[in-house]
Amino acid sequence: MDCLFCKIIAGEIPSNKVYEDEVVYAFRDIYPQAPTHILVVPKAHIGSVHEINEENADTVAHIFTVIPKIAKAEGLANGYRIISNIGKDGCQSVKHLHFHILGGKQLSDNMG
Ligand code: DGP
Repeated sequence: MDCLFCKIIAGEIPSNKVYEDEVVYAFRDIYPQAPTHILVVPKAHIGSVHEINEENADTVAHIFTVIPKIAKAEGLANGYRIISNIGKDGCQSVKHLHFHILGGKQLSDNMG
């Protein structure tokens, strides 16, 4: 499968790693949109939130235990935002499930 994030997880494309365990890989976004901009991805290929189901829900639940650990390690005590873009209307550019962690400044209240 020709997937950019699968290649990053496999180490075929370099990345700035923030966190890794058996299930999850997290790295800094190459085009940061906030002082802290991290992508948290499952190592198993899941296309997007739209492909979450009973079989892979444990992976997603694990991701959401890792996100606050990363946020705490990054010093995002004032808060942050989690975004997952889905499909064309959601402007998803990489078709591998990922959650953006954005923080380190007061974010816009415009989400649309
Ligand atoms: P999205 O638009 O939600 O699919 O987000 C994809 C993100 O991936 C986007 O913010 C830019 C980031 N990105 C794209 N290519 C690379 C890359 O080669 N390395 C890293 N670290 N991030 C990338």
